[in-house]
Amino acid sequence: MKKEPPVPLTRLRHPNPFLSLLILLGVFHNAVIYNVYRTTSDENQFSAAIDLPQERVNSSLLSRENRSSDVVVYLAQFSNVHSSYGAQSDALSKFRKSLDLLYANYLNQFPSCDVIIFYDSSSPPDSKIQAELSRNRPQLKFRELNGTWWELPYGLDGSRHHKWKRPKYSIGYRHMMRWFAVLIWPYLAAEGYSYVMRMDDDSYIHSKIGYNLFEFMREHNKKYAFRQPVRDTGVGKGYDKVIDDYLFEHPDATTRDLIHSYKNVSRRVGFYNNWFIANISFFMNEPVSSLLRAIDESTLIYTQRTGDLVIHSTVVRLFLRPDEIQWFRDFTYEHMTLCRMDTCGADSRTNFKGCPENGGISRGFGVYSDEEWNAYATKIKEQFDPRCEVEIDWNFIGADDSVRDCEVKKHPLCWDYLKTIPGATNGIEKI
Ligand SMILES: Nc1nc2c(ncn2[C@@H]2O[C@H](COP(=O)(O)OP(=O)(O)O)[C@@H](O)[C@H]2O)c(=O)[nH]1
Ligand SMILES: [Mg+2]
Repeated sequence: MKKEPPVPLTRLRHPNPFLSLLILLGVFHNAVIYNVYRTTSDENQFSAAIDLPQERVNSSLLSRENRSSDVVVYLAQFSNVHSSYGAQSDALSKFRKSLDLLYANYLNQFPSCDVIIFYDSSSPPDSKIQAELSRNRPQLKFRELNGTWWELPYGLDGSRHHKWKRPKYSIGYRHMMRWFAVLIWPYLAAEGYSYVMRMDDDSYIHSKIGYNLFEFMREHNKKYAFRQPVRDTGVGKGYDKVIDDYLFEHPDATTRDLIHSYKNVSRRVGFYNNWFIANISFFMNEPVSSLLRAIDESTLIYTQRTGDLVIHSTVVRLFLRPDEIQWFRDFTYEHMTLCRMDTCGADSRTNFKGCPENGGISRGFGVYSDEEWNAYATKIKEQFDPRCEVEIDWNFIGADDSVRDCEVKKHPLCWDYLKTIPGATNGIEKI
């Protein structure tokens, strides 16, 4: 495939009239374009350059009627070595399965959105793989992330990676977190998209979705949707201070109720964002954009491994009322990370190589009778070593982790917040 080099920042410092027009149209369309800031050794000031993706320049906002305003994105690795977890003999088959299920259970019925598969230059898909995955999928495109979208910001020194918190997580993994937390919004806004759905190569939609999710979001004025809740305590040292300082300096950024809910109903509750749908302009506009900038400038994403999960959860909880959020529970969804080491977690008898380490499969409400669910979940359980701790609950099968705590056990630290979100009960869940 033809490689698409990024537009160099230097060119943007002397923009040509065509680019200026595109930027102006973008500003008009999105109200505020979130700038990708970049420090250089000779500049104390942040430059307000926007590093536009090449295709944006080649295509044109003027032909918007031919393009969807919605997009499904993957960030994938086409290599049998995961950048953080090591050897994975099944990388492509995992990804194939995820795409096949996405098309079979959703996109074949609702094809009116684009699908972009992002990758980085260390593990690109060759043309054979691209051709195979794109067969009969006209809306699917591949895109390399490079330049501003995939590099260490703010003068961070990659050779100090071993000193950063949880060094097992590679620099690529940290770029991935920054991409989903901070950079994806200006990139997709510049492309003219309004809603984005994320899928990971280990995200599986296991049952049919009978309506257009993007239309649902629009019609119900939803800004963010998730499928599985979670409690993530690994926010990193200094994260709470960044948030509290921001709230102190921006006293009008949000309501007292939302601050109270965030600070007093457990800050750690949030969204397992390997699947989400988001309204891009919510993330592009104030107050979200300036909080994202503060988080980005703190460099905690790199030095403390502050995850995109935590960052999404914070901004959504702080700046959206519960009625602007949706908890989709009507399709069966899997995101399960398996233990890849000799032992994982506290109990080596029940958690070793191949056992579920975190996440699991959430039952789609209305998809099965209890008997059908039990039969389905039992089949899943039988795929694991019988010694693995894989409990079957009425709405979940998977690891004994905080997704289970929130979905099944309804731990008050989760549920006091989650029960306020539309979709939480759906007429089936018993509060
Ligand atoms: N291109 C690229 N993708 C990555 C990298 N690290 C993770 N990803 C992708 O980002 C997504 C989330 O990563 P994953 O390892 O599943 O995260 P986890 O489940 O939260 O631990 C997956 O689709 C990965 O393939 C990387 O270094 N490069
Ligand atoms: Mg994953």
